[in-house]
Amino acid sequence: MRKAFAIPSVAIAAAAFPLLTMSAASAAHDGSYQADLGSLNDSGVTGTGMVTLEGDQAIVTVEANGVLAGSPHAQHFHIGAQGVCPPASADSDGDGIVTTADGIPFYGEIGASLTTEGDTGADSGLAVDRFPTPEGDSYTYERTFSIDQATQEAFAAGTAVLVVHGIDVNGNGEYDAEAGQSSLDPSLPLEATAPAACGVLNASQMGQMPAGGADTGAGATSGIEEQAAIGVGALAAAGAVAAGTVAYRRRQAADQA
Ligand SMILES: [Cu+2]
Repeated sequence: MRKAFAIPSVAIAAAAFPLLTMSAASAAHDGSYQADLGSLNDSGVTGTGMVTLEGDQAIVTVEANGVLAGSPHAQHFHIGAQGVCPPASADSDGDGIVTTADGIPFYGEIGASLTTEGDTGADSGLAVDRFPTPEGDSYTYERTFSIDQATQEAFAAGTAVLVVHGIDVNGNGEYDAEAGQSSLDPSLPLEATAPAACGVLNASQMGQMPAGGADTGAGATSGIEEQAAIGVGALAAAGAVAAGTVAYRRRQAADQA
């Protein structure tokens, strides 16, 4: 018998706050996460990543714009490091390119591979025949798959990072070895595996934030997931988000006046 149904006060709480109680009763990592993809290596690639976690299931959407057409773009959840995107100074050999290996101290190793079919583990990290290969310069990727415990925990800790790979340094429209070999697999050109875009997957409260609020809101929301799990402070947090929205609207109104 499950304790939750034996205690009347919990049942009352469940009726009053069904969403909070659900998140407390199921995996503590459940929730929605969002990444704003910023360009690395002057790739011009931007986009967004949306991930909803339900237990070990990750419902994933990636939108990438400005990618090299006709070439596969490896994409991963990287985990277990600082949970940040590498700065240009991460370039270890001074060739002007931040390779995937250069980025690992910042965004970590591969926790999951966002393949189009089959395995989604770290072992599929370079499965170039199973990654999005857009005809044009953008793609939308949607897939639901299970992720391991370490990756779930990285989401909760705010250290999961979405990385899209594949750049065209010399602008010839394809991956070639002019810029060197991959730091991960010498049989692949560096261009195929170097990161093109990167974004930290932050917990997103209520699914979305007001436009322009990503910079100020990301830090404030990163701890909300834990607060919701213990049920205390979640209402205060929701109030803070609402207050922020009001303040934002006031600023907008002031700008227009
Ligand atoms: Cu990666």
